Amino acid sequence: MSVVGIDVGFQNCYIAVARSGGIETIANEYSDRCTPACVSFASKNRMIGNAAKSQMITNFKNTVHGFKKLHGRAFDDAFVLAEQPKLPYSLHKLPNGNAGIKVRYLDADKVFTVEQITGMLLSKLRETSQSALKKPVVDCVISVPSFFTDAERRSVFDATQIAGLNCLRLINDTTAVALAYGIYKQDLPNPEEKPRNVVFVDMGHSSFQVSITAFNKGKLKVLATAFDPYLGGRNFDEALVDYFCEEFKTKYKLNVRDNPRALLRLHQECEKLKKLMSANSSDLPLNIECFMNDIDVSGRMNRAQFEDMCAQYLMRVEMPLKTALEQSKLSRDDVYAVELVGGATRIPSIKDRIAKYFCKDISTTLNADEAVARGCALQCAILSPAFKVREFSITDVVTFPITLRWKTPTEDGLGECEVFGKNHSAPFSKVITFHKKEPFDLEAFYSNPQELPYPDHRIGCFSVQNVVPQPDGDSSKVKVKVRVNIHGIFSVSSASLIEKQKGEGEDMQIDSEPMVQNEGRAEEQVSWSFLQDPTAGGSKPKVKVKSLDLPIMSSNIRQLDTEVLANFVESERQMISQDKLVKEVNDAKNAVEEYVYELREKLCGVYQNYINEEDSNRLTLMLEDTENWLYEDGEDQPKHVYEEKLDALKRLGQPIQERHIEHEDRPKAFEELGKKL
Ligand code: ATP
Ligand code: K
Ligand code: MG
Repeated sequence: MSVVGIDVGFQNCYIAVARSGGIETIANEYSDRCTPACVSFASKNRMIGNAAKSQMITNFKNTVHGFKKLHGRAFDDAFVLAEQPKLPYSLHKLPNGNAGIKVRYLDADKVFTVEQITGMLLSKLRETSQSALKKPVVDCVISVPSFFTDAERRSVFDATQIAGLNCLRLINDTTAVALAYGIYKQDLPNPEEKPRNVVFVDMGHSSFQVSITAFNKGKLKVLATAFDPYLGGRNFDEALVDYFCEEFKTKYKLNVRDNPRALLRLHQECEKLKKLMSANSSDLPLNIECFMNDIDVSGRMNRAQFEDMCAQYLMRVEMPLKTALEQSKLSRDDVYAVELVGGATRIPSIKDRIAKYFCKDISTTLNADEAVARGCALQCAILSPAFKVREFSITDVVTFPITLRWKTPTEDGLGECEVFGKNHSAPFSKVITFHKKEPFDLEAFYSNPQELPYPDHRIGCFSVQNVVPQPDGDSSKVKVKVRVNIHGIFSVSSASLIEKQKGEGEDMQIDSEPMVQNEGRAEEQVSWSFLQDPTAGGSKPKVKVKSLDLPIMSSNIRQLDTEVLANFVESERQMISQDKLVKEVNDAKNAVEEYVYELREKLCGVYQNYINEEDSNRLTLMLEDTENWLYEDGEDQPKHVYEEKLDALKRLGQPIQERHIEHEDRPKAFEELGKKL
């Protein structure tokens, strides 16, 4: 079984795998450890990752990037509406109201869901890990931002399924980083000692996340998380783009914003400039040749100017740091180290602000680009039964408090209970006892809509079915299990009807039951009939009670229907084989081209003495014909045509090659013979 961790970034994806030597970040077919989160569509195939990124400007309408935060969002969501003008491709309202992505693919207009697009990206990452591991990859752990809500997590999870992956955990970015930090540390305090508290800060391309985590030997516990979901490296690129758009308007009378291609180029150049400024505080040039209307443009910028321009973003760095520290209830002195990851934390002013806030030098024990993926792979190794790793327990937090609401026969008609408070341990299961005579609905929602970086605070409705009164007409006791699972997804996972006991009165009661960690599915094994009766008082021995499992129907859950998902899985498979086919045809075509070049070169070189002039001229002409054919009629042919062409050429080339080899070998053979004699 494979052990794979994937950091799916807004801009950059990384893969780490477990091999006998330990955890390793792997490179793709371009020898690049970073695979761009980019999918490009063409008339015959798709390109994903590096190949797609190279299409970003030439085929901008059909090259999809910057889609990570469209997960689980409606087309008319305020965030999506604000993103839309920045995207070079178009969005389309799907029948279910979600934002779809419209592209031209296989010479037809096509709308894909964001789950499908991320599914494509994951398929590519899966393929990359398969070629590194040289075996099939199914099990994996994938990172998501800690602020992703239920809808976003479910949507990413659906994407993993489209890619044929078995996602053992959606892990929060900063928790993955914490694991990568802690698991190899030999000097962590013993369990009974004061923990070591470490602040992890991740600023990527699209967002800013902070977590404070307590470490003891063999375990980590997240104390608090905070974030600015809308602050990342791209804001700094945009500030530069704005600046140069204005400058080029006055200097060259160019309306860059009207030209998507030029705008994309400017974006790329501004990002490069931004990175240069991290290492260099002097004045730096920005030059783009043939930028628009055949005009070459140039400009200048330095770090001080840049920081001035980005003051509004730099100002926002402090708030999440403050929030996280407050929620952790620690003081600055309790913080052992501050670790930075994510590309945008390389901006000197951001680094300085973080160091200044915690009155501490920044430690850099982690690889800023790869730590998330490595943490994911470590979590996958821990969860995978096939792999032995050091015992390490991970306790994360519930990012947003969750409330349940139900109808009651009381005056106001509604019962309500916050089942998971802020920073409650996760994953976690709780048992709630209701007294009911008939089936009932539980509405789940995030308690504080105003703190949610998502427009809808509803999670879903869970209907507990088949509830009947007791034979004497009294209410039945119904035990409902609610949980935030290993992916950070909420559900009412099971319910059962318990035979009547004495001394009851309240409408509802909560009974906490921390889930056993690191055992993946251990939570499923909890047997209902043997749970301690919460109304009987904590100290009593376990009472065996009769119980009846009740079905639960969930509705309004933002998750793809089974049937739709199955279709997407199938269509992804078809697209993969289509891409494979196109690749094989291209490879066959390239092989012809390569042979033409090789043979031509050798005819004037090493083969010269092994062919008479007349034959050589005829063959050269033939090679020229083939080359022309490749650009004309042979541009677009089925695979077998190229293979036959190659065979025909080889039939002519091979005898020459054989004569050449024979001649080379003969003296050697004589030499050998001489030695023997
Ligand atoms: P997210 O975490 O938001 O999903 P991501 O994981 O794709 O995004 P990273 O790969 O961590 O993001 O970081 C990419 C960002 O870091 C880009 O904005 C990039 O320009 C920026 N970046 C990378 N190197 C530097 C540097 N030397 N100086 C400034 N910014 C940099
Ligand atoms: K990343
Ligand atoms: Mg990231």
